Amino acid sequence: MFASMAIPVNDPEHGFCRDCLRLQSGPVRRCERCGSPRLARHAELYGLHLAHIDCDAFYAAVEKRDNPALRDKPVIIGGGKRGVVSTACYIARIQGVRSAMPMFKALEACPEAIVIKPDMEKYVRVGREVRAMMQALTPLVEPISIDEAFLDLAGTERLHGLPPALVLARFALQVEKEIGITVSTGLSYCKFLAKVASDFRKPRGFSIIGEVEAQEFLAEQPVTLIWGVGKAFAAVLERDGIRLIGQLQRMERNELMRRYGTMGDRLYHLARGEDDRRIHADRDTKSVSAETTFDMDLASADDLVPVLRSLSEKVAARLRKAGLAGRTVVLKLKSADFKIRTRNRQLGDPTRLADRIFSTGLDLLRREMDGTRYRLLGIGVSDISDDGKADPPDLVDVQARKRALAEGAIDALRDKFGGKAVETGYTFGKGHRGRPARPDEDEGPEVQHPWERI
Ligand code: DCP
Ligand code: MG
Repeated sequence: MFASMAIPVNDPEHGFCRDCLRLQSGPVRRCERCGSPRLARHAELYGLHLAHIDCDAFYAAVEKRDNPALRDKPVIIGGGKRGVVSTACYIARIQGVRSAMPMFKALEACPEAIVIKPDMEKYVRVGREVRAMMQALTPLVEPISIDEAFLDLAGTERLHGLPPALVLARFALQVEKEIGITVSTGLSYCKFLAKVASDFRKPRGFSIIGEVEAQEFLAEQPVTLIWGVGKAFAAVLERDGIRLIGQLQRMERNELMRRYGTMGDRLYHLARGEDDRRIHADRDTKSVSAETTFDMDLASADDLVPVLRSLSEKVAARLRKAGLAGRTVVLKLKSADFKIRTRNRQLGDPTRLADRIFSTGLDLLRREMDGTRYRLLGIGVSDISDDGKADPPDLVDVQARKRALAEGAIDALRDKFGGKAVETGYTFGKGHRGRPARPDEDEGPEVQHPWERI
């Protein structure tokens, strides 16, 4: 139907209705057919093809879908072991509830909220359904987490008989109808701005950032909008008097690199809206890892080794849950001056045992304990496979099987009594300094994709 209509290219006078998808012929405020005010209109509307889609209040939306009585109520998903908010619906957010907030604080802000324990299995299932629908639009889908992905729709116009903008709007309606949750979409010419756009007007958002306006738009935004600039790095920039992206736009590349190393290079390009990262459609897990940022910089084995141990256990638990194993152990360190060191070692066969991950990581770590003060430590495995061939019975090390059984038993206890119920010799009583600075930081992405690894 749309293919047969002449779609005006790059004409800001034209747009379409996000509810009935009818093309609009002039600068109207409401749809000429259905009266909806949700119109998409932009000078580059039909020229952009890179999208980022993120489900709105994902866990909460799934719970509301499954229990309509919750629809108009403030809902918080969370509790459980860590006692923090996983997510909150937008009604609860109006009262100030946020992800990663301690539950008691969330309930102070919104005492009437209904708290629901997460049902991960269900969310993974729904996340997969949404992803399958994305993959019907283009093979170039790069999942970022359970509820979000990048899509490159370049060259799909013939297939769909529609330009990417309309395909995306139709997709959002389809998810609402078929899955019963809502999504927000960002459309741009690069990953960075597509992601920024999808976050811009949630929920049920549809935001567009074109090439012409990118620099001007970015100039007014805080540096924290740039991927990789978290609270800690923002504080470093603030100390240097830099708060807005516009200030970065006026700085020389060399100067930024001299000050901030490779991060300076990233700041230079992203501040200008330059991002040539492609979509990696490879859906396989690349690595499984865990990392933590310290309250204070640490240099000694006494401080670092227990953290390595507890992170190794976390990685092993994640591998076991996912039925995966990894053959290369990767150690990541970030020094006090924000330089990243990664070291890796390949094992003879894939592992999913905390012991093997830890001992290999420890070997790698020993070489890096040269007095350097570190602000971040991470450990993980790559070369992922399913765990069928992991940790074969070891004739030399007759303890290996016992250890595997013990780790399985520890998992079961932790699931039952919480993460701190079982502590090994290395981690016991050592949590005080290696504790993460923020409660949401010690989790790290369970499944890492290239976007998160750069
Ligand atoms: N999540 C979590 N803990 C966090 C952040 C998120 O458990 N600190 C979980 C719950 C979310 C899901 O991951 O529903 C997706 O994360 P998002 O950051 O996309 O958050 P939401 O989808 O909940 O909300 P938004 O509408 O802001 O995307
Ligand atoms: Mg989301």
